Amino acid sequence: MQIDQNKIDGYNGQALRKHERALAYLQGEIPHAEEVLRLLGEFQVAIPSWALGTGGTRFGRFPAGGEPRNLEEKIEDIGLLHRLNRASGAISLHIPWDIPEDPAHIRALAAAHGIRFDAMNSNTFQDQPGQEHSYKFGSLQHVNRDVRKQAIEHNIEVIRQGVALGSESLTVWLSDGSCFPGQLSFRKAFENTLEGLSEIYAELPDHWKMFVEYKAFEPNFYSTTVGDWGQSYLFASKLGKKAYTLVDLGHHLPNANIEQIVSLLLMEGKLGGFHFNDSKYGDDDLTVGSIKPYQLFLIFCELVDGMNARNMKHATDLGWMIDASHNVKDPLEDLLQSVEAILIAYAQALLVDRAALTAAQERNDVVAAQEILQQAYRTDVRPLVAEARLRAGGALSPLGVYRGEKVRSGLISRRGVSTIATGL
Ligand code: PSV
Ligand code: MN
Ligand code: MN
Repeated sequence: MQIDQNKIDGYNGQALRKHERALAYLQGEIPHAEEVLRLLGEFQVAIPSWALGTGGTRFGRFPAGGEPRNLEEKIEDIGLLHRLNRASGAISLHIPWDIPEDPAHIRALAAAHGIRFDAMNSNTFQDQPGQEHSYKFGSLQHVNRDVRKQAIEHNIEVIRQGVALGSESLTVWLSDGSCFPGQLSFRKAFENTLEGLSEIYAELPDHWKMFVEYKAFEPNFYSTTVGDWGQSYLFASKLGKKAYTLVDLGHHLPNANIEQIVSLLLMEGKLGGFHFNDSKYGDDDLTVGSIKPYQLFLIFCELVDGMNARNMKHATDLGWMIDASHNVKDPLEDLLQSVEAILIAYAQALLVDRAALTAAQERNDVVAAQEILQQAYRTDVRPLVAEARLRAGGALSPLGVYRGEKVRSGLISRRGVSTIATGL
């Protein structure tokens, strides 16, 4: 389903005067507004192919209807998002949930929608039909070399598929760990995992990166072999310069100071990728910015500061992805909200008066430092985000157009009510 540019322009026309008033006010207040607009316009966040269908829990799933039935339809859905917000120009695939049977065709289809292939994700946390060995007791950590070999070969196959699509990175998230004390040897699990990751690393093309994603718990509930940023950092350091840590916001123990983790990893040149979502309890996979927007802003403050310190390009030098999928919203509406929340936090972080903050820190003026951060956080930057989108040809209100055009009903009538997107 496509929404043509005239339609988007029509909606924009109706909202333009109000938007221009709000924008003019901000431009008067923010001397570097044009620079913020430029950076916002460059920023793209990848959409994971598994977020286009309604998520669920082990207790049930309540599909929205009209979900994409294959990879082509997933690309079409992301094309639609990108058309509306001009900030979702990348897709992240999960193998074998996605099966790019004809890579040239898939690549051309994505290019026609202005979409590139972000990190490839392997899957050694589920057993697939016909698979020889089970991952019940882990994959790369497994005590049996044959199981490890199967997991290594799968990852190498994912790299191969990624090369055919023009992707340049592999994300390895392992659910490996244990559910009970005594179940495994931490040391052997670490050594086996390192050996397996090294064999996969050896197959990476020169310009590729490997992201080692950590997660504190679930599906294992006693230990996880890549359980926190320290373990991921250790693996990434031992593997080499193409290996990086990937931070997923939902993968920490409660109250972890994620912004400090981000700062340290950036300082060491080992932050590679980012999965956005939000949570109140654990890996809830709720809409970005829906629960802890101030934390998201503080994380972006560290991202901006740390990336500037290393002369990194915000838009391209980290892998940005949304990793969320839940039970009760239209997934496309949720993704529009998530991208908006990311851009808002990014814009707010770009407003922080860095020189004043450093000066306040140097004289231990705690109150002034807090005021400087909150001055930026409490600025309503939505007109800046909307203006960046407008300049790129997108919609002032992506959600407004999506609803106005009754996109979900259109998708349901074309694809049916009871479609099931592949994925979890
Ligand atoms: C695991 O919880 C995770 O965040 C990893 O990124 C997976 O690849 C993704 O979710 C999908 O299960
Ligand atoms: Mn993730
Ligand atoms: Mn997760």
